[in-house]
Amino acid sequence: MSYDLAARTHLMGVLNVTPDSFSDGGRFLDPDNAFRRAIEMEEGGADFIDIGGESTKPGSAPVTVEDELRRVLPVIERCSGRLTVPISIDTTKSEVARAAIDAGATLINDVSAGVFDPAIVSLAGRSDVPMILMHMQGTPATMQNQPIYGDVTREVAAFLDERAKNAQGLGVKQVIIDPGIGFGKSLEHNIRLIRELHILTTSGHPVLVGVSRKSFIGSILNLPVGDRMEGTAAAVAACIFAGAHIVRVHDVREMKRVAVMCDALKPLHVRADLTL
Ligand code: HH2
Repeated sequence: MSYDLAARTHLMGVLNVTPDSFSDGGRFLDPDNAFRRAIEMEEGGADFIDIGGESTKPGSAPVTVEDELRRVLPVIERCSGRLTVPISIDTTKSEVARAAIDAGATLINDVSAGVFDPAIVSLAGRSDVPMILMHMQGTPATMQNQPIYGDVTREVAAFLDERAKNAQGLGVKQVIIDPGIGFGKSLEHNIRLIRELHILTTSGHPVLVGVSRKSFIGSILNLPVGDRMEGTAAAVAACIFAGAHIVRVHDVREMKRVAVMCDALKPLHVRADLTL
């Protein structure tokens, strides 16, 4: 299966069922609270709900398969059949992705692009589920130590191209690529990737970008994580004007308005350049 992402910018609402996520950790550990949040995001204009049970913030500790399943499955089970929008599973583990698909998820969001657990890619192919492949340098535990690139955008694009070809070879019909803002990148790397995002958006795959509340916004504005709404809005607008197809955000209602405005004002040459 494939999602039609061409006509307008799509929003992915973030739902972290974790104690330690950098901006919403601990808020949605109770499955009923998480379900209510999913409904709220759907009503606010989310096109996908991305459910994750493992924080990937810099320095975070890995979670076992059992713990991750204990967190996400009750939420997916509550959402499945009650949400009208697709459920995405944010995991790097094939066992978690398999159980999530059995429970109703229809999109896999893998921040390691199939590097941590290659079986997740063949699972996506066999299950006929689209996959988001994200670039990361290193692992969450170490990635911000000292990220190094020659030309960050070219290297990220080459990595994603190789991972996309691998996934297509394993039967994944729709591959969505993601530069992985904040994943093994300095402030300068993040800025370069957003300024040069057109290199990814004209590569033939739909592009998802996750800028929401991230630390590069905090660095530019000198503001804490709870005060990054306007910075997020500006970064979302920059990504949409560069041709992003999906933006992954916490503040769905607000960013939906930003996306609708940006879609209305998007230069025609950006529209024309997009190859999907
Ligand atoms: N960012 C985060 C998590 N998953 N997935 C994709 N495809 N792209 C991203 O940029 C991305 C992602 C980190 O944000 P968040 O989920 O809010 O935090 P945490 O990893 O601490 O749970």
